[in-house]
Amino acid sequence: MKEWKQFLGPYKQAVAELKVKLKGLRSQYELENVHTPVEFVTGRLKPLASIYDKTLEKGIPFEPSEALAKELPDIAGVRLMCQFVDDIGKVVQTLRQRTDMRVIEERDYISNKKASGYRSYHIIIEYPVQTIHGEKTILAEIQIRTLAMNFWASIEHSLNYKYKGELPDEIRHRLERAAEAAFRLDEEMSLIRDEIHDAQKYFSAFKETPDSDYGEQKWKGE
Ligand code: 0O2
Ligand code: 0O2
Repeated sequence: MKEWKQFLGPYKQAVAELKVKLKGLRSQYELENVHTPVEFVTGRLKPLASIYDKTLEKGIPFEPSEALAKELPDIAGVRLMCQFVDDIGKVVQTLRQRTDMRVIEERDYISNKKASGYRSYHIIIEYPVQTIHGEKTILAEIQIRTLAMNFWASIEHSLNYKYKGELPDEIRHRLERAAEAAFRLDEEMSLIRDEIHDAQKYFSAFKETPDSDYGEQKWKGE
């Protein structure tokens, strides 16, 4: 167990660092008062039970090793949620240009959705972590998706967990329809994105006015 803790240490650190750095993107856009392509950021260290399941699936030994780290590039995982599909491309472009990480693989499940209906953009990066024994470069996965894609994926993930991957036909069918609805929602939102941007700019400028009587108006239902 101590061996696993030591092995996972740099991955845990990478998740924490990447969350801070990627949340920083959002703050920088906000400071410049322009639309931020990053709505929110989450991250997790892959639980040991999930690592175990993946080793069984892949038929590799369940032991803390470089071979395992290579086979499981999502031990450190960070997720970036965007409002609009177009924002995803912007985020990917920004990540490709960063010098504190190196993008080594991209998987576009948006242009090529999975059979389940899953849509998301995945990036595998090499990320250097500073440890007391020197620098250690690890792999990490960044998933980038819209709020609608995220909503669908989290519901589908919980249902798959509940039914242990054997979804009843009716639920599978409903999930397919929900995936189509999420796709249409993204399309509709993209069509009115300029309107939404203007409204959001107006809203943040209004909130920041020190003598704004917004609170009062809100209570009066204006
Ligand atoms: P805030 O102020 O809530 O926005 P942490 O280590 O605290 O950063 P934690 O608790 O480990 O994060 O959880 P995780 O899963 O990494 O990230 C959760 C973050 O995602 C929280 O933000 C949630 O508010 C945010 N989040 C989750 N779902 C949504 C959502 O549907 N919409 C929005 N806008 N945010 C969501 P923070 O950073 O804790 O700060
Ligand atoms: P977690 O931590 O529960 O999210 P593999 O070769 O099998 O290791 P694969 O399928 O080649 O991995 O990699 P892929 O599909 O690029 O990325 C796997 C991750 O994408 C999954 O991680 C999920 O987070 C997400 N994902 C992929 N397909 C689906 C899907 O159909 N539904 C949902 N909800 N998520 C999906 P894990 O391993 O499930 O771990």
